[in-house]
Formats: sequence, C-alpha cells, structure tokens
Amino acid sequence: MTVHDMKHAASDSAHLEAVGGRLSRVDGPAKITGAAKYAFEQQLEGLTHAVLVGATIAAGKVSAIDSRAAETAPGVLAVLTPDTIMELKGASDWFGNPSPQPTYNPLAREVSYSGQHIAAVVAETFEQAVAAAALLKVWYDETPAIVDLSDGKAGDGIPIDAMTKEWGDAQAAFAAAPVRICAAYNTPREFQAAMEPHGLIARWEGDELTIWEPSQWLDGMARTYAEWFGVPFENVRLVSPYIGGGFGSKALALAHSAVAAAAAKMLGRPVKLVLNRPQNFTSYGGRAATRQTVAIGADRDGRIQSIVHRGVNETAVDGMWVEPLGSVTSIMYATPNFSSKQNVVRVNTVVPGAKRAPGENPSAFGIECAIDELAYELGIDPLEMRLINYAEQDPHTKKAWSTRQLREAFAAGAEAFGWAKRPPEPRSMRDGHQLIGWGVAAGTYPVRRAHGEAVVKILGDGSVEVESSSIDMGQGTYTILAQTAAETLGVPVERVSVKLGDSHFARAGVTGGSRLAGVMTGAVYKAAGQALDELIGLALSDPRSPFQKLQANTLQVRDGRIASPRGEGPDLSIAEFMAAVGRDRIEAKGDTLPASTTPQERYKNYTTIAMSIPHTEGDWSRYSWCAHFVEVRVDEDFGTVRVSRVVSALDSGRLYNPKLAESQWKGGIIMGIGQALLEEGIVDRRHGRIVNGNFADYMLPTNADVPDLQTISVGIPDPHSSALGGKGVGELAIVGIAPAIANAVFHATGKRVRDLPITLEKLI
Ligand code: MCN
Ligand code: MOS
Repeated sequence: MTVHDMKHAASDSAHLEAVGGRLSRVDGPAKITGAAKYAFEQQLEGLTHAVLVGATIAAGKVSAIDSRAAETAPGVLAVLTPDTIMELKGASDWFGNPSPQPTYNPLAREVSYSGQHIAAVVAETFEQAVAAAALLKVWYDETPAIVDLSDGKAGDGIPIDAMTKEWGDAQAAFAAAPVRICAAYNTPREFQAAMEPHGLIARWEGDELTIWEPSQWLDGMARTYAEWFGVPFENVRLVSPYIGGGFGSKALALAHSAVAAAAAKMLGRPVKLVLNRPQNFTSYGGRAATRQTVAIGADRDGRIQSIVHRGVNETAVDGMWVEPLGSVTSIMYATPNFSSKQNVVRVNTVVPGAKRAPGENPSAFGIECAIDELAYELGIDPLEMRLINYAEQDPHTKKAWSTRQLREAFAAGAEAFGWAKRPPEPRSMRDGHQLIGWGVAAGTYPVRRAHGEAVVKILGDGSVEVESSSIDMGQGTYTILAQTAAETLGVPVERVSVKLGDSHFARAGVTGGSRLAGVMTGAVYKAAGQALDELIGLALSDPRSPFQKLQANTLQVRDGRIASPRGEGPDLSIAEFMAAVGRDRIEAKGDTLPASTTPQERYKNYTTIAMSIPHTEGDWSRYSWCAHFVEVRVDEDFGTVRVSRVVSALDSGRLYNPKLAESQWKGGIIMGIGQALLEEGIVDRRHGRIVNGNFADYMLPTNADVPDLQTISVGIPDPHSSALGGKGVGELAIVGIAPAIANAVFHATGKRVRDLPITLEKLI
C-alpha cells in the first residue's frame, strides 16, 4: 500500500507537506497574531490572584510571621504561611517511587535556600496581592549556609556509584603514557531563562481540578496534582496548548503549583499565580554548577591510551540532582582504558534541574577542550586528533552504532568552514586590533525512546484531526504531526488539524530528552495507518460503497481522493465517500506499546519515566552527532570576545522537517554562545541569594551577539532509532558549542580559559 512505500521517502522531500518537507510552522500564524492563548491569558469568572513571598536567608528557620497588616489590607482573601493546613499528601517522584513523606507543605518553615516560598497572599487583584505581600513581617533563626561549590565548607561531596564507568586500568595506563595532559574545567550555575515565566491558573469544580499551566508533561503533572489532593487521576485536567519555552524547566508540578491549587480549593474560587522574573531564578532549578578534571594519556602519534575523568555537581540540601558528567567523556573517543567517577555536593540551593542536554552539555565542555589541549601538546591538528581517535563502535558498551555520521560531519563542516586554511599556531590570525581564532568540537546526544499514543479522526467533511496530550513549546510538534498524518492518509496538510496540550486527549509521556518527535511521529503514523486501513476496508466491503463492486483488493488515497491504484472505477473525495456510506467519522487510537501491556503499565508509561527504552537496548548504541566549527574575534586591548562565524554539521538521522530541525539546531547553538560567553548565576556570599536573577543582569545572547549560523544535515535514516528513521534534534546542537568557542579563543589568544563563561577579565 502507498503508505508503506512512503515510509521510505527521501529525507528532504520535494513535497512541503510530506514528512521531510520544509513546511512552515502551522501554529505560526496563531502565535504571531495573538490568537494563541497562553496559560495565564484565560479569563475566568471570579479569578483571584496569588503572590508568593520568598525566604531572605539561605538556611535556618522561619521563627515567626506577623500577617495581621496583610490580612486586613484591601482586597485580601487569604494569607498562607507554614502554619496553614493544606492537607496535601506527598507525591511520588518521576520514576513513580512513592514519597518518603506522607504529607507535603509547599510553604517551608525550615529554609534551605534563599527565595524558598514561605508565604503567599491571595487577593481580588494582582496589585492588592503584591501590596499586601509587602506588609508581611518575617523573623528567622539563621544558620550558616553553604552557598555554592566554591564554599570552603562544601567538601568533596557524596560519591554517586551508579555514575562510575570503568574499563581497563586507566590510572596505570595514564601513568605509563608518553604524553599526558590533565586540566580542570568548570561551568557555573545556569538558568533555562524561558521567555514565558512559570505559573498557573487553578480551578476546582467539586473534586475536579482544572489547571492551565505551561507544561512539558501534562500526564506526569496531572498525576502529581492527583496524588497531592488524593483525587483520581481522571479528575485532573491540565491544559497547555501553547508554551513560551521550557528548555527542561516545565516538566514537573512544583511548590508554587501546589500553593495555587491548594488556595483555589480553600477559597472555592480560581487562583492565578505567576512567578515574577526573580522568582523564576529560585523556584525551580537551572543547570547545576559543575567541576571536572580530565586527564588524557596518549602515544606520540596521538592515539589515546587512557582517560581519567572526575566530576562534581552541586545539588540541594533536601533534594538530589545528578548531572551526568561522564556521559560524553565515555563514548566520544576510542580508548582502551577509561575511568569516570562522579560526586555531588550539597549546597543551599533549590534542587537543580534539567536544562537542555543536562549531562551531555557540561560533559562535552570537559572532554572537547581536553582533546584540543592534547592536540596542541602533540602538535597535531585538533580535527585530525579527533579522527585519529574516532570510535568505530560504542567504547563503553562495545555495541555497534545504529548510525554515526560524525566522520561525515567533520568532513562537511571542515569543507564549508575552510578549516584546511587554518594556521596551527595561536595568535597567528588578526584583523587590526582583533585576534582571530578558529576552533572545533564535537557533540552528541542519546536517542531516548518511549512509547506513545495518538488518536486520528477522519471526519465527514474529509478533514482530519490528530489528538495527543503531548505539547509544542516551540519545537514544531504541531507541524510534524500534521505532516505525518497528511502523508500517511494521503490528504492535503491544510485539511489536518492537530490538537495538543490537553491531558484529556490521548496520553503522552514527558517531552524531554529530545524524544517527542520520534515517539509521536511513530504513534501518529500508526494511528493514521489504522484509520486509513479502516477507511479502505469500508470502501471495499460496505454495501453502500461505490467501490464495493470493483472487487479490488486495495485502494489508494491521494490528495484527499479515493481511487483504485490502476485508475479504474470511481474516484471520490473522502467527503463524498463518507456521505455515501453514511459515516461522520472514522476514528483510530494507535499506540506503540506491546499488545500485552496492562492498564497499570500503560498509566506508568505516560505518568512516569520508568518505562523509557534505553538507547543501548539490544544490539545497537543510538546517538545523534554533530561537529561545530567556530570563528571568534577577540579585541586585543579589551578582551571582548565575539563569535563571528559558526558552521555546524549535524547527524539527527532523517529529518521530519529540515526547516524546523535547522531552527532547533540554531537555537541550541545560540544557547551555547550564551553559555560560553555570557551566562552565569552569581551567588551573594552572605545570604546565598542569586543577585542577577533578572533579564537585565543575567546575560543572554541577543541578535547582536549572534552571527549568521550555517547548519548542514549529514544524517541518514536510522531504522533502529524511530519508526520513521529520525534521531533527536532538540538538544544536540547545544552540546559541543561552548568548547568549540573556548578552543577558538585559545587559538586566537594563546590563553586557555577553562572556567565558563569566557568573560573579558579572564583574558586580560
Ligand atoms: N525534528 C526533525 N527531525 C527529527 C527530529 C526532530 O525535524 N528527526 C524537529 C521537529 O520539528 C521536532 C523538533 O525537531 O518538533 C524537536 O524534536 P525532538 O528532538 O524530538 O525534541 P522534542 O520534541 O522532544 O523537544 C524537546 C527538546 C528539549 S528536551 C528541550 S530542553 C528543548 C528543545 O526540544 N526545549 C525547547 N527545543 C526547544 N525549542 C523551543 N523553541 N523551546 C524550548 O523550550
Ligand atoms: Mo529537555 S532539558 O530534556 O526538556
């Protein structure tokens, strides 16, 4: 049947609307015209407004709160403090492990970080809530805090044995190697910095809860709300059709979410609570600060004999976050001996969280700078160095790569960039006062996989609806699912409407780890295939069908019309056919779960991450790959660094939509420019406060910081990674870009900055 042939269509299809076509974002017009309604834009009757109050100490206890003035201020409906009884139960974690605490109070009496929510005020208007919140008087018993990793009291931390990766005898091989380098690399605390803040509107109707909240995981968050309030999962509805960016931060229901939902229940009125910008720096975790040492021993011809890697990341006093620092170190290069270990150090911070490529991003900063250092030590070109040590199989699991177009990425990127013309010596290129440097680094991200579900409806008028509780926070989910359904069913893409972001639609797991496109194209492909089979089956067998007397064994649907593949007999639009057989819809629910899946497993699959499929399952090791080539210009007198050129070649397998994939890759590169040169959470040493928690002082790249970016796709369809041959796109390009910039800065200046961001004072 046509559908199955189309599965093997070329990667960059000539048809805009087919999978692989460069269709523009179908949600674009709604977003640009303002028709797209974001979570906080809901106008609800009787809406009230909540404002949070955060602790001004990093450690200690709230000893008293005087709320009398706030309670009697105009418009105030409620003041919530650690004494307020909210009757919330402890909710399970994202693996589904039950909470160790039977109850949960989202307003803390014991303070473990600055900014932790300790009180909330609910009022008729937002302004009244803000004014009343300022009237609260709080007393603390302050205790000494460990403000960050550089704090003398921080210590070496706790070993995380599950992170240890070892083969051969790395220490002995390093000691015996004729050429050795060893260096320490640091990354600071960084933030996701999405434009749309966190927050929600919560409304109770009896024991049914509706939440409008930007979310990367409706089903997981609905489970948390259901567990907090002890209501059935089905009673909670999360609505999140449009999201102003998440970058990993919007996958969990958080303390402020609990406060708003509890307040709505207490008041019997809907509550809106939106974090202000500084609160967005302390109410959920950004990327943990990291420290790594990388030691590499090699032969004189550049062949690596040993890598010894040690990493540390900060975590919270009362929560655990492990940023896997050995993730890229262990797979990028072939080495007979390897050792990677990791500790975490507890500091007084909110629990760090996922920011685009957690683990792979800082891991690549260590190993990709270290390889550059080794290349200089040996007098070998840094690109050549990478090819000498090219890993022909996964060095850790010893499994074959499903596909690894990294050699092709190096070749295509080098060619487009003009790498061959690079003089090897640092400080050998200049333009007036500007020192010019060229750097290269590689990146990778695993192909994370999971099972998915979707509903596809063919309606009486010939249009098609796709429903899923998955989300689009800007990646392009709406568009690629429309393309998948259009191609599979043989209807024009403008006849397909995709509905996302409502937890009452077909279930979906977390949008994280760059897995959603692969999961959901697979689910929609399956559901649409089932709907098509049903349509054709009906056409062949229904006595009212004009096709029945053809006695054909198949039919084809193209451009929304049904006909026999040989062009004999009737030729009807889907609408005409549906009218003839008296149907107003054909509906199919497709999921990629095994047939033996129990209802409990199905629930677990969508509401936890426990059933994700390992990327090294079976015979294959599955990753996306990339190579970044960067030019920087460094002002010789002032030390200011400008990225003036980036060429990146990337292997994400088959692209569902190259226009959107390129946009994703460029977004990752831009975030990487921010990480390399600008971003850094600065902690006040006295009170552990983030002093630059706003968009004026937390520096992010703007248009003026970003040159033209060239991206080249070198991927080929990967049948082991997804139903349609794609690998992950969303996080790949932020891996390896910061080290490419750091390496270019070394080439420009002869100065090795191993501590991000590369600010001017580190260069002069
Ligand atoms: N795509 C493609 N071909 C493929 C795979 C993907 O064309 N083989 C394109 C599609 O347009 C798809 C997009 O790339 O919608 C991303 O697909 P995928 O790599 O599967 O990533 P997810 O859909 O799971 O998105 C999550 C990912 C993550 S984990 C973070 S963090 C991130 C990112 O996407 N946050 C983002 N990209 C973001 N982009 C925007 N605008 N905002 C965020 O918050
Ligand atoms: Mo992305 S950090 O996995 O949401």
